[in-house]
Amino acid sequence: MKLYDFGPAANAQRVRVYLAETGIDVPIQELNVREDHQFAEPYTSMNPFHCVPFLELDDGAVIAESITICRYLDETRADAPLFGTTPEERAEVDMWLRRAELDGFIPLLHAVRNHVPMFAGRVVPGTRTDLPQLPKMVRRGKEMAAIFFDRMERHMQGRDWVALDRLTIADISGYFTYRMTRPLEMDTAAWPNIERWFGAIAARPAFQL
Ligand SMILES: N[C@@H](CCC(=O)N[C@@H](CS)C(=O)NCC(=O)O)C(=O)O
Repeated sequence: MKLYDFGPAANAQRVRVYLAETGIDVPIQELNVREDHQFAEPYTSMNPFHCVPFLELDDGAVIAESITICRYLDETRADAPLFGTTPEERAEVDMWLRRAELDGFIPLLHAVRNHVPMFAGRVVPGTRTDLPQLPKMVRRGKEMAAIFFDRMERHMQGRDWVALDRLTIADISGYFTYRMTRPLEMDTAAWPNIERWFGAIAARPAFQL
């Protein structure tokens, strides 16, 4: 088994944090996606979506998508699963995971890709394109994520964790979602409960990347 990733890439970091929190050890090979290594063979065939991270199994099968990789490792290797242990726990964790991903991460991902100069010419992950960066996508992404954070703020009142009573994959996804408020210079004054939770998560050893 080998994980292909790139240290500075947020989606790669999500898996690295998962590995650190669970203590699962997987050999890692870095691909520099800023130098387009993902478009060269054999990597372009291994993951035709041209993104990291992706996990190569011993039989040659390839699993891409950061959360899918974490879920696979959780089901096959984790002593203390981060996706929940009972059907009810897994449902609660998955509910918050999907909310964080769909209502927060995706809108902010597109805001970042359309805002940060480094992503000019690469507004869609895993592509090189002449699609221009659109300021309207930045504004709308921030507006959509703010609606999610308003809802999450109420949920986090008196809570230390996004789901269950312990760290789960929902905290990892939530952390990387909320972290995008920083490069986008979003006003976070309305979200003190999220800020408290975010500070505590950021201080965990596994998150020192
Ligand atoms: N949905 C994918 C997204 C992966 C992704 O966007 N990876 C970025 C790094 S954070 C990448 O490899 N980008 C290469 C590129 O845009 O060319 C996942 O969760 O793994």
